[in-house]
Order: sequence, then structure tokens, then C-alpha cells
Amino acid sequence: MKLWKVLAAVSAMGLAPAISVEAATFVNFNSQSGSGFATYTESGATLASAGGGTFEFALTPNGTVGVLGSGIPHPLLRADIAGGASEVSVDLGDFNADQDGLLLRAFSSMDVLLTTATLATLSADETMHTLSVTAPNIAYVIFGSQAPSLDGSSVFADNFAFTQSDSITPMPEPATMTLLGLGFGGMGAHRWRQRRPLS
Ligand SMILES: [Ca+2]
Ligand SMILES: [Ca+2]
Repeated sequence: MKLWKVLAAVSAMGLAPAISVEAATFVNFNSQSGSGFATYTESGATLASAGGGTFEFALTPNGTVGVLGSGIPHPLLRADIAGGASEVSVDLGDFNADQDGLLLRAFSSMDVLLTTATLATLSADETMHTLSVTAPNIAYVIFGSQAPSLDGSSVFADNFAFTQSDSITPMPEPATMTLLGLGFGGMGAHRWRQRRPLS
């Protein structure tokens, strides 16, 4: 076996630097409808009304179905992510009614606040806004709006997305080392045969 073939084989078997494998998940709620939900789970994300209560699926300012905490005041929403996440984003928005203090808070599994994203919107704002947070090991997020919003978290949520990141450091496997040994051994034998006088 030629040296370049050995190197190509070893390279193909993963003797590479540590790589990051990211899996992005996206939930758009478009096939949902109705109200009175305590929880809703899709693609590893479990949605609930933060602090109890229920939520409903409703048409959002982006023209598709999203989520709204039910009742007055509207409760914030919470989403637990199975396996955790390193990045979470959600679209939040309101119709032309009041100013809103949009928020997205990320927590660890020990209920420690990791990071918060906020955005203040004007009363005339009729669009959805994407809030994103990045932190290692996000177990769940709480999102919606706070004062000056009227009636609690009076905003819709949609397009919930999260990224799970796993760092993988490939180690040379025994089979790889065996192949490497066979490769160099084969080259040695080839040279020995070339040097041997013809009989
Ligand atoms: Ca939607
Ligand atoms: Ca509002």
C-alpha cells in the first residue's frame, strides 16, 4: 500500500481535530389549534405556561399560528428542552395595542438564570421580533413580555428554535492503528522484494 493511501485511510477514519456537531431544531406550531393546553411537546421541546395555567394556539402578526398564554394577565411561557441547548431563539410580537417589553430568559437545570435577551417595542409595532440567547447547557427558557405590557405577557410567540451542540474529539481506534501498521509493514515488504536479487 502506498503511503498516500495509508494517510488517506487514516484521515478518513477520523484522526482529525475536535469537531463540533450541531443539530438545530425548529418548531413553528403551524398545524396546531385550540386552547386550554397545559403542555405541548414537539421535537424535544415541551411548552407550558410559566407558573401554571394554560396557553392557546392563535394567529400571530406573522400570519401563521403561534402561542399565547391564556387569561388576564397573560402568563409568560416556558419551554423545557430535552438534552439541553446551547442556543435558543423565539419570535415574539404583538398587534397594535400597547408597548411591550419582550424578554427571553435562559436557565440551567439548577434554575440559575444564565442570560437574558430583551427588546422594547412601541405601541404601533405590528411585527414579530426574534430574540436569541446563547449559553452552555440551557435547560429551559421563559419568554413573553413584561411591563410596560398591559395585561401581563400580552404577546404572541412563534418559531421556537434551539441548537444542541456536542463537542467530539475523535480518538485513534485500535483498527486505525492496525491499518497504519499494516500500511507501513506492507511498504517495507514491497521494498524488501524490490531489493531482493532475482533468482
Ligand atoms: Ca407559526
Ligand atoms: Ca402587548
